Amino acid sequence: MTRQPVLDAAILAQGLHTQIIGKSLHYFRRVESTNDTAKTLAEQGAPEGTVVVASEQSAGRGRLGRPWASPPGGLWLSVILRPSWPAAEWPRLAFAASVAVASAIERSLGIPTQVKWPNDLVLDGRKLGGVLLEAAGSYVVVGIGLNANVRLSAFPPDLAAVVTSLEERLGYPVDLVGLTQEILRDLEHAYQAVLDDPHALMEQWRVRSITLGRHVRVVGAGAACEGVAESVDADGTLVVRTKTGLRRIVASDVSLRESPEVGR
Ligand code: BT5
Repeated sequence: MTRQPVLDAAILAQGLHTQIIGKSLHYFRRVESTNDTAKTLAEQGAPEGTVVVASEQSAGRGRLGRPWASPPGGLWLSVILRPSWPAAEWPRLAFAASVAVASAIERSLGIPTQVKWPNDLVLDGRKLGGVLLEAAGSYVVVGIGLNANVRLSAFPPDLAAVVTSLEERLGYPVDLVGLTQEILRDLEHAYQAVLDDPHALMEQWRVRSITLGRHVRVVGAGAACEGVAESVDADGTLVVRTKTGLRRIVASDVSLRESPEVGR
């Protein structure tokens, strides 16, 4: 089958109806990490909304330096934002980005996509993508990884057992250019919503959440606990009701596992 055209910057710019995000677009066939390239550009003064997109990453990463498999066919992109609001509230952008990707997928492809705290995109119980926020000084880089037109055979076997892709679900490759444009458009709306109506934004996240109301086990440095995921605060912390009371969990430190409700 013919593969989709590459995410060439000129092709992406055509028909991209955004005001800020994607006004400056950089496409690379292969980079180590689009977040790193975006950071370099941000340090050099790249404007807010600059997008870096690559067909392949040789050293894509997730949180806590975890490796992120980035074979060709996926969407690997990073956006430079320069929010005027306090840095303590920047973590909201991870929710904005998750909501943007999920809503764009739903609208474009009719596939209901879920979110898992803090930054996972989930389809049919498997990881479809993720968001990586990296802040420095006056800017934040919002990295988005989405397994779009990637076959499971392109992943290492241990990963293939727990991830999925849009192509895998649909049985055919998606229009990656069109989907990327929709994601950038929704990301711009969600970015605006962080300021204008953060409660509505979090509500959009909550309705897609597979975390809230579930019994979870928090794994990570100094934060291990078990309980029911009760809510997410405005700064992105997860509130877990444990046997000994409420615990506030910061995203950067931990992983979350679903846990059976034994012993409750
Ligand atoms: C994330 O981290 O989910 C954030 C991933 C962000 C990737 C984007 S791609 C563009 C930009 N440039 C970068 O270098 N990064 C961003 P985390 O929650 O830490 O999840 C990492 C874990 O997900 C790994 O330890 C694997 O178990 C799993 N994983 C790795 N590659 C995957 C993939 N392609 N799809 C689904 N799961 C994957």
